[in-house]
Order: sequence, then C-alpha cells, then structure tokens
Amino acid sequence: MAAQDTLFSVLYDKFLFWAIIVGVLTFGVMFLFMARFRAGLTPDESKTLWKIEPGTFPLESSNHDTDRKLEIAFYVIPTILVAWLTFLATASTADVWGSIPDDENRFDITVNGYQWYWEFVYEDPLTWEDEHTGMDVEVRTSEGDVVLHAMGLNPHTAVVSMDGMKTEHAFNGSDMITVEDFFFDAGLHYKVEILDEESTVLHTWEHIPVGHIFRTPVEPLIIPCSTVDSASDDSDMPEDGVVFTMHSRPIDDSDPRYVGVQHSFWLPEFGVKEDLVPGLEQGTTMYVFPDDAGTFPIRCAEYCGLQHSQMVGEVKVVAEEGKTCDADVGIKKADVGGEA
Ligand SMILES: [Cu+2]
Repeated sequence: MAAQDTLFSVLYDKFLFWAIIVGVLTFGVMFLFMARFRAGLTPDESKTLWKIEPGTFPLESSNHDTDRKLEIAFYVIPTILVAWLTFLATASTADVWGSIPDDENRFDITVNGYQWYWEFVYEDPLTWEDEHTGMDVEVRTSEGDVVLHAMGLNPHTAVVSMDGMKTEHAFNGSDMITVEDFFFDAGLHYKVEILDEESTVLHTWEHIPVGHIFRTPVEPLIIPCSTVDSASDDSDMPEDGVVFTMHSRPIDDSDPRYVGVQHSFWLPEFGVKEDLVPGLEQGTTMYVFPDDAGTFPIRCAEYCGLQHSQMVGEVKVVAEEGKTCDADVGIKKADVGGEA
C-alpha cells in the first residue's frame, strides 16, 4: 500500500500505459510479418508494403519511394514517442518541485542524520489520536482532567504520561474513567494509552510539543496526514504537507575539520528521498503529502559507514485530533499532462 499517491507512481502508470501500446503494436507487426513472410509463399505484387524483400534493408529493395516512407517512419515514430515520454517525466518533476506547501499550512520537522541514527525535531506541535478504535480520549483543559471513553470495549488499563511521569489507571470493567489532575500545558509532552490485559495498546492519544525530539530506531517519527480544503479553487492539491529540513551532523563536533558524512533520507512507500549534506548550513528540503494512516519504513539510501544498514526507522502517519485521514488527497492524476 502506498503512503501517498506520488507523482512518480502516477508517472509509472503512464509509462506502463504507453509501453503496453508500443508492445502490442510491435509484437503485432512482428507476428504479422512472421506469418506473411514465412517460407514457401510467393510475395503478392499488388500490395506495395508486401514488397519488402526478406533479408534486405528497405532502401536496398527496388521500390525506393514507398520504402523511404517506411524508413522515415522508423525514425519519426520512436522520436515522437521519446519526446512524449520526456514531456511526461519532466512535467511530473516540475510539479513535485513546484508544489511546496506554504509557510502557514505546512508541518515542519527538522531531520538530523547521525552515524548511525535519525533524529526528528518538531518545529510545529502535533496533537493526534487513533481513528477507528471505537475509543476516545477527551482532554478537558478547563476541568484539568482527562476522560477516557471505552464504549463498551472493556479495556484493562490506561497509562497516562505527563512530561514523562507515568501513572496507571484501571478500568475495572467500567466504560469510562476520569483521570484527575491532568493539567495541560502545550509546551509539554503528553501521551495517553489504553491497554488490554496483555498490555497491547488499543488506543493512543498524544500531544507532541514544539522542540520535542524522537530518535530511531526505538521511536517512530509521527507525522499528520494531509487534508484537502474542498472549498478552495485548487482542491486537488493538499493544503498541508509535511516539510522536512534535513542536516547531516557529526556526533562529536569537537573537531571542526570533521563535518560528518552524507546520508539520504528515504521513505520508500512515499516514493521520495533526499540527501543530507554535511556542512550545508541551510540543509536540504523534502516534503510529503501523506494520505493514508499507517506505519511505513524509513531507510538511509546513502552508504554512510559501517552501521549504515542500521539507520532504519518507522514513520507513523496519524490523524490530527479532530481530523481524519480518510480523504483521498492524492495529487490529481489528470493534471500532470497526458491522459494515460
Ligand atoms: Cu546514513
């Protein structure tokens, strides 16, 4: 399952479409000629095209005018095809680099690549909650508590973490519990998890403040899915993509001569990757428009030393509180030039 309808997966479909047409025509002509010029048949002189003499290049045969048309077709048709495919590919690339979400709507994350792990620094706060679990976490800032609704699903316990301080609360067969003394401060990290008897997490609510850091491989990167404002003119483009600003950093920066190594932040399911360049002060940029909730792999795509293969992690796409990830915000296929 793709995490987003990238322009490049659309491009893949277009190339496949044209490849099938070219394949059918080429193999069709080949089988036709195999049948027409099989051994033991005499050429039909009344049909000009059939005058091709087996084993000779068209221009060498007797009828130059007809055969020159054929020869020109050999060059013109593939040239048009290659030009068309180049146009399709360039249009997709231009679109992907031209559609960076504006400052107001985008969700910013700083990605630091170290030898050998990823570090994610939140530049925007994120409050999110699992969808479709049948449960609900309701933070009541005015009352200073949190109400956990289990809707008859009979969970076992809830773990409430406020700025790293964890407390456990038993449901005791109840449908709903209220955890008192939950003082919400947007600058702190909060997490509420509802567990079953085997301590499997059934439902999560979390608030990640600005400046919060997650590190692989233990912690996943958590990003919100994009939403589309259907009222806007440009309703096929997502309003709010996630923008990564990426730096490669040395773990030990006491030696100014050593600036680190090149990494490449790769999200295979999203069809995007970008290099992290040591010493490049403003960093490099990459952005995604995730449209499905789920957990997807993170890889390093640039050999960066002995433990390069351990620079793995996971990116979790979640619904921001009050929003859903059900809308298909895939970048519209018809807009990239071409009908395929
Ligand atoms: Cu790396």
